[in-house]
Amino acid sequence: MSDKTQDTAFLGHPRGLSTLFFTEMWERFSYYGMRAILLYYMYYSVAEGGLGFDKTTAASIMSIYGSLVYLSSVIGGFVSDRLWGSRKTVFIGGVLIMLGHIVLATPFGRMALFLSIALIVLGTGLLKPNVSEMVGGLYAEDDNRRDAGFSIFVFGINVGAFIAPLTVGWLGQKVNFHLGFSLAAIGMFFGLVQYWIDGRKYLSKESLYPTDPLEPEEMKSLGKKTAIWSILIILILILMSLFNMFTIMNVINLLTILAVCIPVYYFIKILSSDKLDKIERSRVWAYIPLFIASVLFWSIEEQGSVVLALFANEQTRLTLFGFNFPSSWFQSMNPLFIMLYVPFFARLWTKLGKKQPSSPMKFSFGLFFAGASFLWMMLPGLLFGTGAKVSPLWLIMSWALVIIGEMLISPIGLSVTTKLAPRAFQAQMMSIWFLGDAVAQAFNAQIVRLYSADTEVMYFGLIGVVTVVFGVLLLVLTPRIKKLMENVN
Ligand code: LEU
Repeated sequence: MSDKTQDTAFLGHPRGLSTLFFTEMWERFSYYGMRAILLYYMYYSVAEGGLGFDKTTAASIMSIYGSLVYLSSVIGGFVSDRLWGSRKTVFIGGVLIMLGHIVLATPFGRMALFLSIALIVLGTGLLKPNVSEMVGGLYAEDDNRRDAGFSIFVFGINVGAFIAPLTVGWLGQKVNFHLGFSLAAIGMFFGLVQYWIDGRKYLSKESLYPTDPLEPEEMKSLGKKTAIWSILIILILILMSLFNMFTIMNVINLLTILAVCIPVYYFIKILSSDKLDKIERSRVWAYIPLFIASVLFWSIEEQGSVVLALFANEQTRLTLFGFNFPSSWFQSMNPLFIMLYVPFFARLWTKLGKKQPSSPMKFSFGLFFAGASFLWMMLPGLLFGTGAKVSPLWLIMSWALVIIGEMLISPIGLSVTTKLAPRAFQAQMMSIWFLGDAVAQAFNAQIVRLYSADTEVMYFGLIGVVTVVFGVLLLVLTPRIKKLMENVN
């Protein structure tokens, strides 16, 4: 028996899982706490302690920011595999994230906002994919505790995401935005201290080294490429300002194009590689409709912190049983429902065993629930008009629906991605899965601009219908996709 198999110090799992659990819990605490108040901070007037952006710009920034956070995981994977090893990469990522929140805690307005976004995008890109990767590394190849280990880890994500809006949200909205951001920074600080002290004891020595270090030759070529890209970006920015086109919206548009191009590039690269055999190629083709479905799903799911957050603040009564609460508290609904549903779905899949639906079918049901959550949100506007303030239960029910969809797409997607990935592109396919969320939010950065109280019924209706229609299409295509999957379920 290897050391790894004998270690059962944390809920029957290796002690290192506790280290990674709390690191990720605090990181997600800081991220989702910050996001629960950021939208309001951006569009509240200066007199109210905000930055005075218009709502449309603020919503669009929220989405492109979310997109970049997952897009940058591509950099994190590279840095860890080829330069620093995962242990150091995660630590540096955490430090950048903490600095990002500290910057927002200062009263330096819009400049601080953009600097903070840059720090947190880069920091999360370094931290998030590598913490997950280290969870996998805690187990020997044949250890069947691995899936359960990931479930515990995901629970940690949601504990952090649940507590954050309640605390950071309350402090930020009821007392002062900057204090809220300070609490996010403190959360990341706890995570780092814990990671530093425990990591030295409980994480493997291998995580200190890159798995595939860059050769000096490659280092040179990397330096050259970085220089060329940097010059290109600076040139584009100079050109934009020469033609008076250097506006927030234009930068967002450019980033949207980038976020869509990156996965397209990856798919073309993988499909045209001669490292794939016939079966592997067929499986990648089968993956494409699932990827598109995931984009539609994440588009709705991620609008929870943008469009639903606007609805929460502007059109919802913020009292329940006589208790007054800040609008940011709604952001706790998503992780709350995840924690409530996970045990139920785990039991369901075990009970159904071999009789459970195939992955494409689960994805299609997932889209139905996501679509339904938006169609449901047409009702308050239709019933009471868009000027009225409605019960918080409308929004809560919408989350209850979309998170059923999340149960059918997020864990299933992770596992089907590993199963459909060609041998030569395992890690890159995993990045592609996260890029699904990045593409979704880049797309959101464009569409959330169309949302307002005047358009909301049409907005929810149209997106809901498109998603359900795609769900039906996926259901119809399921037999074909299954065939392309070549015996993967
Ligand atoms: N809620 C998830 C997280 O924060 C989103 C991810 C799977 C794109 O980790």
